[in-house]
Amino acid sequence: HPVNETSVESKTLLAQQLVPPKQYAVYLLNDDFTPMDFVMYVLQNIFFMDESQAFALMMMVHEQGKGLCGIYSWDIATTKQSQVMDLAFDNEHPLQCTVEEAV
Ligand code: TYC
Repeated sequence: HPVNETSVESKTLLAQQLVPPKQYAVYLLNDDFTPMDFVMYVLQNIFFMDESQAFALMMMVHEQGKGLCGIYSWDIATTKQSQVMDLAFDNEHPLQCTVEEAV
């Protein structure tokens, strides 16, 4: 057989390298208790939004119930979720942050 033939196993490995990594959406959920200023702080310091972006998204969550903060790899998405939830817990706010596979 041809000397340069690629094995099934090698083709599988090469094909796997071309599969783009899954991406994950991080959302903030509304509640009746978390102060607006705290949500602004989260969006500016964990999701690196400027003040006008943060305000627009905070008001969207407040009015619609849920808002997309960003799309990341699994590790970055779940780290940001933990940062938000830990900060909210430490400050006794019920703020919830979710991670979903991005479509
Ligand atoms: N609804 C909250 C309030 O009226 C503000 C708020 C906005 C809370 C966004 C959570 O993800 C949130 N104080």
